Amino acid sequence: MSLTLYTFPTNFRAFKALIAAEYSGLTLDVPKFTMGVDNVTEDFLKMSPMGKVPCLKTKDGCISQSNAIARYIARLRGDSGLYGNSFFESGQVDAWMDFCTNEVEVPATMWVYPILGYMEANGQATAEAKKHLGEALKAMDNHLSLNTYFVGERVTLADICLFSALYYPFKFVMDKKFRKPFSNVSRWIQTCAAQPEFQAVVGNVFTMCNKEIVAKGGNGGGKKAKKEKKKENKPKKEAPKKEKPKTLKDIMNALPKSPMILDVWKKLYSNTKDKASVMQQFYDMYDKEGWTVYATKYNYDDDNTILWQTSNLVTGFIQRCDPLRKYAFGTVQILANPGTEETGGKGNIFLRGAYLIRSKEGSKHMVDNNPDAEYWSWTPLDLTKDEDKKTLEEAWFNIYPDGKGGSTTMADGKILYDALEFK
Ligand SMILES: N[C@@H](CCC(=O)N[C@@H](CS)C(=O)NCC(=O)O)C(=O)O
Repeated sequence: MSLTLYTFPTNFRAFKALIAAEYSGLTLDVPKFTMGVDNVTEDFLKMSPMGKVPCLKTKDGCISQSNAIARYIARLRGDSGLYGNSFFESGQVDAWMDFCTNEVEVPATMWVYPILGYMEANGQATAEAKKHLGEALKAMDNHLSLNTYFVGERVTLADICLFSALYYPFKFVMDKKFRKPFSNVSRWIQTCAAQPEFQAVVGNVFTMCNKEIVAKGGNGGGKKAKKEKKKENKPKKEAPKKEKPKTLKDIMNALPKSPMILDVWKKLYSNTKDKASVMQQFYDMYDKEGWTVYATKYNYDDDNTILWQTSNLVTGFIQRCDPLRKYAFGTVQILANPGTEETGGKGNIFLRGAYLIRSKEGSKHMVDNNPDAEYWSWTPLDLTKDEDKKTLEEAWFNIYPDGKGGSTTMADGKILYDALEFK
């Protein structure tokens, strides 16, 4: 099937179609396209009358509007589940897609476009955009406090569209302070960014903004914008009474009792030399209602060039897991990729691990209590699946095929350090 997507390559709206195509197993041709040249030709205006991109050319004609294109691609492979698995789920997907267009894309573009040079900087407009986007993120965060994804148990168009719309804000403007109240959204976007179908489109390094980039001539909606706000002389709203925040201990104590005792597992693991031999016992005792196992990866492996520095980084990360000591167990491995011909033999060091954490929101507790955890992605593992079990076993047990050492079963690297344990 021939499908051509007209867009400039960095267009976040085109990400929607491209990621959906990855999930659907479809290839989209994306020809070179220059805005201001190719989108104003007579031929292009016949396909997309407003001269806007993305626009998809199919054998039957053209489809414009990024959400419509994404839906079309999802429907071409209905079994991908991208558009939900029932009429009701499709309705929910639609609801989040409309939410994305109206509540997320509008303020996100108002905030980001000035720094990309697509729009004049305006402090007041940026301040409004931040406020509006914050409200949308709050709604998303509430939903994600009980759900891994937006609809059902797996990625749908809802996740794909919201990820695409938030990709640049997370990268360029939403610094740690702004993100802080939305830790579930941060966790979710990292989960999406860790999926191969997303990585095929946006690359495998998802870096979250350290310092907000401010557009030239704007002030990031800071002091000046605040002053302008003051002038409006609005009647003061009564400040809502603050509830005392719950501690991790409160949250954990409120959970239904779990039949799995963490200490039993920790002792078994620590006291057994042949770690692989106790794996079955772990599966037998694992209580998936009360605990979650995550595969974790460091998001900035490209920065890991010096072994001792990387080792310090991992040690620091593990120390900062301390608040979760009673509620989690895990390991991190420091691995090396020797490099290929393509990279001119230049290798890099990379970090992988697996963590067992109390509750179904384990990664949220990790991110809330360990300031380093947001630099790692947290992907829940389904231990009924062989591939997920393999991921866990590779992380927890340094398994050598010959039983002696040497080459390992790790597909993409060799183990430099045995698993560094967090017990
Ligand atoms: N609602 C449309 C918006 C499309 C849109 O605004 N595209 C921008 C690029 S991201 C564009 O083509 N702008 C060119 C112009 O306005 O002339 C969609 O989701 O596809």
